[in-house]
Amino acid sequence: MEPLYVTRPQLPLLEDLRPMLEDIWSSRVLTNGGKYHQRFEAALATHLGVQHVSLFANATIALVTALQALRITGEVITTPYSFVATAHSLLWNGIRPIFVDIDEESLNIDPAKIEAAITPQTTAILAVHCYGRPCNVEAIQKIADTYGLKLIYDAAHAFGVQDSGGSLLRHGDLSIVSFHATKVMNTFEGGAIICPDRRSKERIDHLKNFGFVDEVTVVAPGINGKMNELQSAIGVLQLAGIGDAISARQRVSLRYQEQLSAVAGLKLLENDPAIESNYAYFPVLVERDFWCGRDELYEHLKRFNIFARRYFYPLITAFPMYRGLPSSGSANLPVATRKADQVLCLPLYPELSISDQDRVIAAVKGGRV
Ligand code: T4K
Repeated sequence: MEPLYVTRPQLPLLEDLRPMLEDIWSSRVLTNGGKYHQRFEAALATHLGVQHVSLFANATIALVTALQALRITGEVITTPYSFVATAHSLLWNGIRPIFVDIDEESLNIDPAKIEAAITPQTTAILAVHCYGRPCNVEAIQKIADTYGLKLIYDAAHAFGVQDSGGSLLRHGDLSIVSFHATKVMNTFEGGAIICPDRRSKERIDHLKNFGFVDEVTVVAPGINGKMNELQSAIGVLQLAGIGDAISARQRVSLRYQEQLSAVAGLKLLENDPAIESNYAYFPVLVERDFWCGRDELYEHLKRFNIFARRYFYPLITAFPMYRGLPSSGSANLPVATRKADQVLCLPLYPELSISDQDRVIAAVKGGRV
């Protein structure tokens, strides 16, 4: 039985990549804002319908840089229910994370709990569109405006998601998307910051290139966060196929919904009809009346060579560098604590065949496959 992983990266055709590789080889321009970097940035801005995009080597460096660009210090309010890079980006900037519980339905930071966590040291909110499902952007923006806080979205999962006004990535002061191999849109490793205006893009472009403005001028202690020409060329090709990839994900996702929505003890997340989803993940929540516990299901699937993932367990607040913070206690985070013990993300990727998906569905239902 072939192993089935939680995701498999979509790849461009090798014959489409070859002319670009030949071009890069003959030009010898390998990085530092070359032709493919420029082309990919422009294509992304057009595709997303946003003004400015700055490419990065990965989303983690982009998050670290976004916090630098907005000069965030002190305390930042964030979610414990995410990949650990979200909170790590704060520690890399010497910022103290303040964890706030998540909403029962969306699994995103609960706006109703943010205000109580604001102190005189709070400078920003770092929210995550978990699984590509939108945060309550209006409510969070209102709080940010009321208290004069910056608002950054870790939109690592949210490439291609649209709400009624356009790309979800336009919200907040800055949004960061990931192009890691496991993401809806991948450049092997990669990421980007969506910037609202030319000035912020310029500052971010300087920060990701050591702070250089020109050969002799360094305006900030920047980092090296640049995306290279090879990744950018792959990005140009991947972008051309992204519509088909998301449609294929939608088919897989709908089949899971049809086949699993009536299974006792298995809760699926609700889909908001106003949102154009990217079908990035298929999380299920294992409740008390399911035929087994979440970890048993995870092990059961493994016996059939199916490698589902417990995104996001353990919670970020369980890791040693966060555990001691006052906001990390489970009494402060009852919903996140419960959800992290229930969640399992099933295999979901464009090339998942119906027969392989049926293997997953049968195994989830407790049958042999
Ligand atoms: N913010 C959020 C909310 C994030 O979720 C992430 C990343 C970030 C920020 C930071 O973005 P980046 O700096 O990475 O751009 C994976 C990814 O490594 C990570 O990017 C992602 N979130 C996270 C949710 O998932 P792991 O530890 O689960 O990866 P791994 O290697 O176990 O891969 C999962 C499965 O995918 C494997 O079992 C097989 C398959 N796979 C993986 C890779 C790397 C492939 O088939 N091919 C591959 O090349 O973290």
